[in-house]
Order: sequence, then structure tokens, then C-alpha cells
Amino acid sequence: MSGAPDRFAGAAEALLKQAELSPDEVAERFGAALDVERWRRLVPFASIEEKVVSGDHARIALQDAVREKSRLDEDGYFCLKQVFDREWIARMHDIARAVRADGWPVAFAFVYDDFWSVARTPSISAFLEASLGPDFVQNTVVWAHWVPDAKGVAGWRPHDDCRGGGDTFLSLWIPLSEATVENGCMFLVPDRRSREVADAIKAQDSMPDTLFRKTLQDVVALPVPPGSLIGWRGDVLHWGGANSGSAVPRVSLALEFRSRDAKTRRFERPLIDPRAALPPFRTRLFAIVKALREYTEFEPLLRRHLPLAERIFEATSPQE
Ligand SMILES: O=C(O)CCC(=O)C(=O)O
Repeated sequence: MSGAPDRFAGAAEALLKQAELSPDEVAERFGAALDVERWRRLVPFASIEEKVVSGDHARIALQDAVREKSRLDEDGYFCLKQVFDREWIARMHDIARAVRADGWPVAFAFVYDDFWSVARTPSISAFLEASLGPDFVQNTVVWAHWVPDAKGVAGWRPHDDCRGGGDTFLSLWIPLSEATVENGCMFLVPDRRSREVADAIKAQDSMPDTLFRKTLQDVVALPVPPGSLIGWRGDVLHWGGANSGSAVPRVSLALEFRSRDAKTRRFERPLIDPRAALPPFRTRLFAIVKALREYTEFEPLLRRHLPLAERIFEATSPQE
């Protein structure tokens, strides 16, 4: 039986390869992806490149901001419940659903203005400034998650987003649906313990039993209603849970921000000034496919779209 796991892995690999878009489908989707008018027709109520979706779409009470900033300083994460307007979140959920129903990975929702407007809301911008300092920037690492309502399906496996990023890095995670323990909400290991785990693994390629048990007990679950805002520093070990029988798909957005003078990795660039105009359509496409190329590691089914992502990546890569 010792060859069985290898055989299954080989069979899974072959099935994924078979599921890849055909050359004709790639050509058709490539044209469609670059066609702004087609995206506008797909979701007629959502704009592209026209304007920041502005207004008072989010609110954070002062005492909540203070409490969660101190949690961020102490434990490397924060959790603010029901920050965004219900209507805005429902609208972004509708956009994500339309994009998915049209056969795109749901992250293509980032072609629309709404998804780049999140950091432009005054209260979110103030919280980011308190966490990263003045003139913070957004990097172009964005993603949208749709964890289907099927038992056993899970969000991303445990990882950190920017090892050594310290106070110059912050991930934001926004649920567009209910995120519960049953449908795969986020889980994390607070900052100090995350670093201990990373150091132990780096030093000996495994985790001592006592540290393993302590870590399990320290795990924090973050079930949150739609429109909440949670986030973590780059060293925090985090993951999406597994669906244990919920009939509600878990839908969410992930974005990343840096301090003004932070040393960024190539993958994070180009950087975006949240005080300037929204990024152009081609930059949005570039951000989406650059992530897609990397994230097959977390979502093997994305491999279906890899040849398409490569073509769009080539066509939209900024000249350096
Ligand atoms: O939503 C998930 O399952 C994972 C999100 C995450 O880990 C991330 O965005 O870094």
C-alpha cells in the first residue's frame, strides 16, 4: 500500500491538468478579461476606474479603535465587528457572486472600483494610519476567497504573510458573508507564539511537543459577521478553517498595507497611494493574475486558470 498516496497525488495532478482551460477558451477569456465594457455589462451597477466608491461607508467607534490597536500591539492582530455598511457589503457580495457565476476566479471582482475603495473610507484610513504611520501605502497583493458550502472544504492552510514585516505590515480581511467556526472563519496564533513556532521550525525543522501543545491552546478563532474588519501583522500564523457542515459559503476579501518607507518585496509592487486616484484597470488585472499565479499553492483548483493568468500577466506587467 505504500505507493497509494503517490498514486492519488499523481491522479489528482492529472485531473487538475485535464481541467485546464483549452487554448480556445484561454484566447476567448483573455479577450474578455481585457474588455472593460464587458466587465461593465457583467455587473451594470458597479463602476470601473470611474470614481472612488466614497461616502461614509464604515464606522469605527473610538473606544473600539483604541482597544483593537492595543490588541494589535500586544498580540499582532485585531478584530472589529460590523464596521462596514450592510448595503455596501451586500453589493460587493453580489459583485463577487456575478464574477464567479461568469466562470472567473472570484478575485476578478477586484476589477471593480468598490474593492479598491476600502482603504479610502475615512475611518479605515485612520485605523491604518494609527497602525502603520502617516502616508501608509497599499501594496497590490489582493485576493477574494469563496469557500464553498461543502463539508470538509477549507480556507487557506496555515501560513504567515510577511515574515519579519514587523510594524510596517498589516493584512486586512473583510468577510462579505457570515464567517463562522462552522463555515471556515479565520484562525490564528497570536504574534509572540507565532514567532516562537517559526523560530523552532527554522532551527530544527519541527516543533517540540510542549510548544505544539501550548500553541494549540493559544489558537484564536475569529468568527465575525459580514462587514467586520480583522487583520494581522506579517509574522502571525493564520489560516482559514474548514466547513464542518454549514450551508453558507464563506466569502471574504484580503488586502495588504505597508508603512511609507517599508522595504517591500517585488511581489508587492507596484504600490498604491490610497490618497491618489484608484489604480488603472490594467494594474488591477495585473494584481489579480500575479496573485493567481502564486496562490495555486493554496488553491490547487486555480490551476485551471493558470494559462490564462500567464497571458494576462504578460500583457499587463508594468515596464520596470
Ligand atoms: O481566507 C482564507 O482562507 C485565508 C486568508 C489568508 O490567509 C490571507 O489572506 O492571508
